Order: sequence, then C-alpha cells, then structure tokens
Amino acid sequence: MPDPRLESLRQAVPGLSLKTDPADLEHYGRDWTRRWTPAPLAIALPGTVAEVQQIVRWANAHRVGLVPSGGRTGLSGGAVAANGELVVSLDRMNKVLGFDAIDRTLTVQAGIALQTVQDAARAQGLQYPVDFASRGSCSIGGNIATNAGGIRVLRYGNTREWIAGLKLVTGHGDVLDLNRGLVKNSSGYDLRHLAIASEGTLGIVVEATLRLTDPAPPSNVMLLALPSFEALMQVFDAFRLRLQLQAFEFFTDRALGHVLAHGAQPPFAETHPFYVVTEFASGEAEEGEALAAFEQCMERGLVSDGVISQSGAQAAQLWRLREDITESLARYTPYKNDVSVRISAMPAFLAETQALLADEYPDFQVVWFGHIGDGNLHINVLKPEGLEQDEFVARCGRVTELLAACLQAHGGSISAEHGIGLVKKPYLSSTRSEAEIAAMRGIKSVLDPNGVMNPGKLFDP
Ligand code: 2HG
Ligand code: ZN
Repeated sequence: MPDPRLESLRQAVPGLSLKTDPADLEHYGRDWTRRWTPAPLAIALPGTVAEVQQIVRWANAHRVGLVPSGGRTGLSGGAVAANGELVVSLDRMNKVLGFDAIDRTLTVQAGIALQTVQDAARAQGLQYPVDFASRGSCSIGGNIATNAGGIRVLRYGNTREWIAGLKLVTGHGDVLDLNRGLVKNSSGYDLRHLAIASEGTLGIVVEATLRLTDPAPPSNVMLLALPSFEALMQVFDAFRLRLQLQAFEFFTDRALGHVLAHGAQPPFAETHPFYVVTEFASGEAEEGEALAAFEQCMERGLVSDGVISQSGAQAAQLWRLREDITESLARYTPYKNDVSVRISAMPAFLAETQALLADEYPDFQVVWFGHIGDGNLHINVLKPEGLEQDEFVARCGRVTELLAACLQAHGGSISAEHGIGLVKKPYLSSTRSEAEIAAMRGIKSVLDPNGVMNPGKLFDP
C-alpha cells in the first residue's frame, strides 16, 4: 500500500517529481561509505527553489526527516538515508544561472557537478580552482555542505574561499539570500559561512555564486620517491622555499600497489616506501628551482628518485597514481580517517600516529595518503575478506578513539574535509569543545526548530 504521507506530499507540491522504485531508493539512499542499508521513504527531485520550500514546509508539518542529496560521493555518511527520510535530490537543479565578467562570478544551481562548473569557468577564460578526483560526480551543493578541500587547497584554499554568496532554504522553509556576491560586507553575522560545512543540518543550499580567478599557468608535475616518513615535511619545506606549489600530495608504496593493481603504470623501476606528487608553474626558472630543490634533497638523503612530467599526458599519468587511490581501495570497504593538524605539528603527530596504528592494527592493512602540504592525512584501513563489516567497524572505532585523543593532544581535527556525518559523529568532541557543540545545537534549533534537516548527522538531537 502506498504510504499516505506521499499522497499528502503530492498534494503539497503539485507536479513534484518523486521516485519510489526499490532501485532508486537504494541508489539515492547511500553515499560512498556503503556502510548503511538505504531505507528512504522516497526520493523527491524538485526543479525550483519554490518546490524545495514547499517540501521543507511539508516535512515540518509531518515531521519527516529530509536528507539533502547531491552526487553522494561523500565518505562520512552525510547523505545516507537509512531511517525513512525523504531524500531531496538536487539532480534536476543543475544549471548555470549566470556569469558576471566584471564580478568574475558564476551563479549556479546547487545540483551542478564540480566538473561542469570548472568547464563553464574555463569557457569564460577563467578558472574555478577547487578540484578533486570525484569532480565528475560530486555536486557544488555537496562541496559547500562539507567545505570540500581537495588537491589544490595548498594554493587556492577550501571551497569556503570561493563562495561569494549562496541561497539557503532553511529548516523553516524560508529562503535566505546570503551575501549576494559582495566582496565586502560587515553587516553582522555571516550566515553564508554557517551554511558552509553544515552538512545539510541547517537547510538546503539551492544556489551558489562562485568566485572565479585567473586561469592557472601551465604547470609541471613532479613525482618524488622518499625513503622515510620523517623526510616528508623536510622535502615539503625544501620545495616550498623555492617554488609556489600548487599541490603537495603524498602516498605510500602500499597505496601505489593498489593503484597499479587497478591498471596504472609503475613510475620507477624500483619501489620506494613513500611518494610525493607536487605541481608548480612550468618555465625555465621554475624548473631550475625544482631541480635545485631535488638535488638538495638527494644530497641530504631525503629523496631517492624523481621524475618530472615532459607532457600533459605524462602529468595526467603521474596525477593518476594519487587520484585513483580511493577508487582502487573501494572493493575493500575501507574504514576511512580524514584527519588534520597544523603543519608545524605534523612531524610529531605523524610519528605518534604511525606507532599507534602499527600497535593497534597489527593484522589489518593500513593505507596512508593525503594532502600532506595542508596537514591533512587520509588513513584507510582495509577490511580483511571474511571479517564481518560490523566487527570490522567496531574494531576500527576503538582505534579511532585513540587516534582522536592523539589529535586532541595535537590540536587537530577528526575531519579535515569529508565532514562528520554519521561516521565521525562519536568523535566530534575530540575536535570541538562542549561549549562549541552547545552553540552549534543552539544555531540548529533556530534554523531548524523541528529537526527535519538531515537528522542524526553531525550530532544527535
Ligand atoms: C582524496 O583526497 C579524497 O583522495 C578521498 O579526499 C580520501 O578515500 C579517501 O580516504
Ligand atoms: Zn582528500
């Protein structure tokens, strides 16, 4: 029998596109975590801001939870609908609404894919510089909801830096038109920044005005082989002193092994314990500086080999070694950590964490990689075949408590760029004080008094 609430939703939002097929419920009810069994009430695909408002008002009247949904490439369970929520997919709201050459802004609907935004910026002779491997599938709304980072944060910052304005449909169903593209605006609380990284718990981002910038200069990509973890930050320092780096990413030999098994070509004849991919503007002077930094690192025993891209195709090949890690690990349903500390704390934190995880995970494969230049590590623990998912997650959860304590001691964060969602909810207090969490709850109660917006994500009611 059809759920009577859906009939009332149809009446409240005439003409609303709704999906209820089991395959759609499964598809739209999960994100890349693959840990929870999807069980949404239905999938709503609004086409206008007014329809989103009507859905939110209906949800308040019927006390139905709403899960805002973009590309669902998230890794923290922020877009999971496992408790009879209505998924509000922005798939149909995926257009470019306008470009302003003087303001250098692009206004888009929130369901647009990151790659489409990058292409639209390029077509105007500019760039939208936030970038990461899921660019083709993730949406700008999701990027905003998690303040997504990625591979160019070192040079360009996180998503937050590029949001000149956004429209938020609050948990009341009101539309807030926040900051309206202004460069300067000291008129009180900047609610735009509250919406960024709120993981859909305050409302649904329906539109955004994005700042664009000059196109990136042609670049060179360099892959370095390193003998030790301790060398990482020293190599970073040596390169950063001489070059304006656009990226500085690292991965271990184990990570590379998975990417090679997935079809990539080995970069060196020999294997090395650690690798770094770095990118900087091409040009004679820059290449000279890169070579000097490389030689200096070789002399100090910090680097054991290296290759610099000779063509765009080779640059893409080198990037693939780093960008394909997540996909190549997906079949092991990894338990993911996405942690950060200030880069000054990184050497001590790395040493401690390495020792901790070696002790705590003697029998699990642990894969390290990440945005080391931003102080952001991704530590993926692979589920052994045959071990039940619940048992695996419980064991990883116990270790995450220790990791969270270590992060707290170093002033770090349990989520650098993926969000808290469901996965990291138990550890929020390692990164945020009680007073901060109380303030966040207070803000939520103002913008979403009935708790319909993404219930159970970030913190419990
Ligand atoms: C990346 O940096 C993404 O590649 C995914 O943030 C990280 O899979 C992960 O743990
Ligand atoms: Zn990342």
